[in-house]
Amino acid sequence: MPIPDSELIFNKDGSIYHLNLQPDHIADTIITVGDPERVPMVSQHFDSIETIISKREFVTHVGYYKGKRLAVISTGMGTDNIDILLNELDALVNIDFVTREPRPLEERIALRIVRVGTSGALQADIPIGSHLVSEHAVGLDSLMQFYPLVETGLEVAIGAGVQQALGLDYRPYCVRGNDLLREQLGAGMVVGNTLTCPGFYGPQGRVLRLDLRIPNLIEQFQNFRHESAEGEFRLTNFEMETAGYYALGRLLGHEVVSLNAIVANRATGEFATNSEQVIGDLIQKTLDRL
Ligand code: R1P
Ligand code: URA
Repeated sequence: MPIPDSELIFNKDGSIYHLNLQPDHIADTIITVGDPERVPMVSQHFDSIETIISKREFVTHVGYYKGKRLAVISTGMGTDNIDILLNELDALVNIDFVTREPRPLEERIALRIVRVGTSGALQADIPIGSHLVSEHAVGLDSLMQFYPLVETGLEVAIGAGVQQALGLDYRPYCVRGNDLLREQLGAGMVVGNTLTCPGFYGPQGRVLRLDLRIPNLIEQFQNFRHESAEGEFRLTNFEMETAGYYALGRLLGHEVVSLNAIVANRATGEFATNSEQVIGDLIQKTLDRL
C-alpha cells in the first residue's frame, strides 16, 4: 500500500517536507549538530561542497572530506526535532519516493549518524573541555510513549530506577548505543551515560525565577546509581537529543553515536569560556575518525 500524501509529505520539487532534501542529496554518513551555525564549522573542512539546502532549523551541507562523501545537518534542539530528522532521513534511503512504498528488507540502507553536540557534565570528575561518548542514553522526554521500543532488562531497570529516584509518574526509557561506532569514534574519550532532558532550564535543574517541582534535582541526577552484573551505572552528563537518536536508531536500523563536547559542569558551577574551541576540536576529531 502506498503511504498516503498526508503521512509522507513532499514539497513541490519532490523533496521531503522538513529536511527539503531529495534521495540523491544525502550521504550514508551524516554528522548532525544542533546549531545551524555549526554546519559551516564542519563543512569548512570539506575538500568540496556539492549541496547546500536549508529549511527552518535544518541546514544541510553535503560534500567530500579527504575523498569521503559526508553530509552535515543541523537539527535545532530537542527530541521532537530528532523524530523529524530520523524519520525523514530514513524515508530518503528506505522508502521509494515514486511508489511511496518502503523498500524490501534486503534493500534497506543503514545510515551512520554521528551527533556532535554540546552537553553539561553532572559529575565533578568530568571537566569542562572534555569529550564524552554516550554509552547509554536515558530519555526523560515523551517521544518513546509513541513507539514500540524494545528495551533490554538492564535498560528497563535503569529507567525504573530513575523513575523511582525522581518520583516521576512515568518510566524514562533507556537505550544503549551502537558499540562499534562508540569504540571507533569515541576512542580516548570519557565513556558516559547521557540523560536527555525535555528542556534546558527546569528539566536540567536550572533555577532562574521558577522553583522546581523536584527538590535537589541535580543532586538526584548526580547520586543516581544502578548496580548490575555489568557494574555500576551512573549518569554523567545531560543534553536534549541523545536518547531520541539512540531509540529511533534502534527502531529504524541505523547506526548512531552521540559525541558530547562538555561545556558546563553542574557540580562545580563552571561554564566553558572557550566552548567554540571545545566543539571545534570535537568536530576535527570526528572528521578524522570517520
Ligand atoms: C542546548 O543549549 C542545546 O545544546 C545541546 C543540547 O542538546 C541542546 O540542543 O546540544 P547542541 O549543542 O547540539 O545543540
Ligand atoms: N547543553 C545542555 O543541554 N545542557 C548544558 O548544560 C550544556 C549544553
